[in-house]
Amino acid sequence: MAVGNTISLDDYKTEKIEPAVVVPLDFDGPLPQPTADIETTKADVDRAGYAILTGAILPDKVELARQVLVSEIAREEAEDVSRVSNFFVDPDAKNRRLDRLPDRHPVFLELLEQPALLEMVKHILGPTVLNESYLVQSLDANVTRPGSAAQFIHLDAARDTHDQAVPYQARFIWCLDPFDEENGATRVVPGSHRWNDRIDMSGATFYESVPAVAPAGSLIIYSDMLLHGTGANISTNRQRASINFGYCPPWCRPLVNFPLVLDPRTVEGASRMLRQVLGYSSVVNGFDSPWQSASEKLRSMTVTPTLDY
Ligand SMILES: O=C(O)CCC(=O)C(=O)O
Ligand SMILES: [Fe+2]
Repeated sequence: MAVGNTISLDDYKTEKIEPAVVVPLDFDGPLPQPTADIETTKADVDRAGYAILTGAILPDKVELARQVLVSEIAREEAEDVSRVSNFFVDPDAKNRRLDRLPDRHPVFLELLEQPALLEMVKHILGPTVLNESYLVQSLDANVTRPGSAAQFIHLDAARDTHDQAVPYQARFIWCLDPFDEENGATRVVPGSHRWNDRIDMSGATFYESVPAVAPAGSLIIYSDMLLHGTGANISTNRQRASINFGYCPPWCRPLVNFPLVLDPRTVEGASRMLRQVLGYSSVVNGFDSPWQSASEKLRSMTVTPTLDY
């Protein structure tokens, strides 16, 4: 393993465990349906752990974002297919993941500052100390293709405890194609956001789930407390593309260190709010620790962390 690298795909390969326990669906009440009403969305997230919000973000940019993925994935594949296929949950490497999205097209920066998203972030995560900005926790694309395997049912949590009382992440899946059971719609376990003390991600437990059937352009919204996973794509000729991202409180460590990953030119003209959520703050509220060793360019791009939105 090269110095500075994280754990490699090979390190991740684990023995396949046959699930010994099957947990059936256990949820009273109707499953959330696609809705354009943000109050229904909040209520669905609270009662079922997820919601499907339609028409709220960039309705005229769905096709554009989809096209960007097609061309950028093809470009990466031509250079080195492992850059987009190295996702350990799909043994045949059929599905595609794409990172560094803001460097590829400005639509992905625009996405991050959509007001409906931020309203949901505030609803799910609640206020922050001294009104400090939330942070983008991760941002990438997920494309299932015919034959893509199902991802294991999991939590998007960077923790291994059974006593988390509140969400540490507001998560979003922007559907760039219609999501249905055949093309690998995200599988969700309704109500599992309240199963904290019962969740076992060792592989020994199998969770029954339902597909989050969602129209193109909609947002699937959930938190790091909901069990979910990409469905298998059992279609013969249909792909299913999404942008997967999340926000966390300022005291959590995001999966991506954006100031070190993105090209500074991408963020140069971005709003203060965008720089805040991407972590371009060299100080936190109440404690100064300026980025002495960062380049002059990077330092000139930093902003104060007090929430601007
Ligand atoms: O795109 C999806 O269906 C879900 C992906 C997911 O849960 C993940 O990568 O953590
Ligand atoms: Fe996930």
